[in-house]
Amino acid sequence: MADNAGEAQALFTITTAHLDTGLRGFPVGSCMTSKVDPIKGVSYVGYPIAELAPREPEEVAFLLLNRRLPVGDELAAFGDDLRARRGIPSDVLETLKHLPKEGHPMGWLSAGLLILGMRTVTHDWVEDAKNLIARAPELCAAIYRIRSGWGAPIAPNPKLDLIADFVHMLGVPGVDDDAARTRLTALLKSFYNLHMDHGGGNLSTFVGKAVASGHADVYTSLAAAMDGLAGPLHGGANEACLAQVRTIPTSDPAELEQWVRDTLASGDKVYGFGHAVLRAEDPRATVQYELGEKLCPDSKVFRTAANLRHAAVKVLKENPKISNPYPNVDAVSGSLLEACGLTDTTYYTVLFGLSRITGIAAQIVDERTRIRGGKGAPIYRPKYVALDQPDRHIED
Ligand code: NMX
Ligand code: MLT
Repeated sequence: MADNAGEAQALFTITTAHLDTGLRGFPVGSCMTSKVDPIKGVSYVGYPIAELAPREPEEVAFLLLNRRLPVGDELAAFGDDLRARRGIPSDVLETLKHLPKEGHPMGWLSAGLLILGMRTVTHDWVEDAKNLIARAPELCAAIYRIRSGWGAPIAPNPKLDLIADFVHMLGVPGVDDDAARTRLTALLKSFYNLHMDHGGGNLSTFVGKAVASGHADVYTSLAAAMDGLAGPLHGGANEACLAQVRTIPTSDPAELEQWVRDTLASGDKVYGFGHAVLRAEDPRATVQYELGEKLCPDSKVFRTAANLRHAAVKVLKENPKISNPYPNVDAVSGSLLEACGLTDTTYYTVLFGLSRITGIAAQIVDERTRIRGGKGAPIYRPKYVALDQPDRHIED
């Protein structure tokens, strides 16, 4: 579409068969940060995700915000800029202590974003986006520490990079020597890069942009986006997937096939498999399988997940209604997090959210300040076809 800006082009013919299909495939907007090819998977501003996975997270965040990689001292300057924006007011952290401990961490993240916004919003799209990207690690670390009873929140260390500082602020019990911290930091850097963005139409991003189209601020929009991410068919699949893998009593390939058949027959999902757009193994999963072979080749859950990579595909392929039988980004991420000391699955989607906040914030900035000559997209208002509602009148 960008090739012919301003010219109307027939991208899609809409028929009644398209109603109630979750907007699947409907072209509704443009996206400058990333593209999802059904076979090749996601690229950020043209760069394949596998090439970006090992880079510094600040470099990848800069790419999404500026639609080009940093040159010269731009990366250092961007890192310094984010560092200068860190710091959450202590009363925000204090308020978190009153949230119900039985609430899911994604509820805490959504509430935390709203509370942080109440205290720090500037109503400038770019400023709020950058402030939020810089402060989200402290918010997520505080959620972990307060909710799981690890202790008081740990203050940011201005000498550390974004993800090294996140690991410092997490203070994960048991991850207390330099080697363990370095391992966790390396994993979370890769995890952050892999999860940042996935095209314009994924549920959480779409919800975030929809809320922002009503001119709600970045924090409010991101809280709504995180509510969208929370469900087990979307970001919540990383929690559901490892929880499911842990219940599998075998890593034997033939027995795993039977387990997949039984799971489908019971009406349950095979979490970590399938996708609304992808039609091949997700390159983000490929990167993580390779990482796991280096990081934790002997871990029981990793071996089960690695064998499911083939066993599940074989069985899911037999079911013609399943459009994509291949592993997605959530297929193995939990096994790697567990191997590096983050064992509580209920927080895994917060880690997904921490990263996705960056991509969604970048897309909100684009949609609010760049498109339509800087005017921004109008308020979202798709059409729903009214069914079974003939004109009626109340009779006295
Ligand atoms: N396990 C069981 N059933 C599945 C699976 C799966 N992994 N994938 C698709 N199906 C079913 C799906 O529920 C649907 O059933 P029905 O017609 O009864 O509603 C049917 O197959 C056709 O669905 P698709 O067109 O293949 O997929 P759709 O685009 O509707 O949904 C997902 C995509 C990702 C929601 C779906 O594949 C799924 O539920 N996967 C498991 C959950 C998961 O791993 N989600 C993570 C996605 C990535 N992310 O992080 O957001
Ligand atoms: C993903 O990262 O795979 C998603 O956000 C789901 C999607 O693109 O629909």
